[in-house]
Amino acid sequence: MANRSPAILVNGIPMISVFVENWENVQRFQAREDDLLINTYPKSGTTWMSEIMDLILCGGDTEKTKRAAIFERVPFLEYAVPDMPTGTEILNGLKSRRLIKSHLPVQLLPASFWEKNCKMIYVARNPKDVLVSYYHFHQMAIVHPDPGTFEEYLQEFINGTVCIGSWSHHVKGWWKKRHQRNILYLFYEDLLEDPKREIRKVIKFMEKDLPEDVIEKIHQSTTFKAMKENKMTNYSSIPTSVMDHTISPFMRKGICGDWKNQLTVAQNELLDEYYKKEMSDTDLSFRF
Ligand code: PPS
Repeated sequence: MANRSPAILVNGIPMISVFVENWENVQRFQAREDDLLINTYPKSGTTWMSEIMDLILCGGDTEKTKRAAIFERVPFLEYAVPDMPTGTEILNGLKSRRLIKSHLPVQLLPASFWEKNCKMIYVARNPKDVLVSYYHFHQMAIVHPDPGTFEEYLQEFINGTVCIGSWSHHVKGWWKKRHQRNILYLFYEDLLEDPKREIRKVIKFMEKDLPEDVIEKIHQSTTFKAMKENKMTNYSSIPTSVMDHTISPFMRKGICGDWKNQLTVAQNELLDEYYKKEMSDTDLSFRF
């Protein structure tokens, strides 16, 4: 079913090869005014934010969010794997209000999202933890190209040739757009530091008003431990031909600073250099 073909360039951005088959439908996708988009560079807290937002829409009712797996409740726009419904097919059949997941860089987002002025939440995470998480994910999510050794993968990450392309272009592209558009820009590290503070920002952005006990419930239901144990959020129901959790679980560690356990001194220096160079033209900064 899924295979490990090399990424294919779409407008200069490397994409998972099987996803490219459905690219025309992605470009032509019709967003609706009340759609809520969750966009991230991969491994930056998409699933976490998706669960928080669905819980907000459900008023904190965890029975309602158990209706389906997270990838069915918050379909992945550009997802297209043989023998499974595509992201666009699922989304077209979904009633409003839809939550939509995407990893597309800002310049590749289908035009209808801008035309309809949809609300969008962007979550960014520091590149060292993203790199480590993405490497483990490439190993277990078999639709990705073979990541090779960690050293090889690190070079590809720095070169911006991994799927979805350059981390820095992605985070900076969305950062630039955030003032012109309906975008709430958040950080994974802030979510870890003070989840309730960040959940409140999301509630406000979604123009909802929820009492403290509901906010507390949303927080408790979206801790790493709770989401790792929850079959509807831990991706355990996805076919093993797509994700093999015996290689590495989807809910892996959920911390800031795991890069310290993975990077050699030399690799860390390379990433410091990369970060310094790539971030020299922006006021956007990250915590490690
Ligand atoms: S994906 O495949 O791009 O949609 O992955 P994404 O959901 O963006 O990122 C997966 C990483 O987020 C961690 N995660 C969490 N951390 C803290 N708290 C909660 N609730 C949570 N849920 C998911 C997950 O463990 C992945 O990070 P790593 O570093 O690999 O553990």
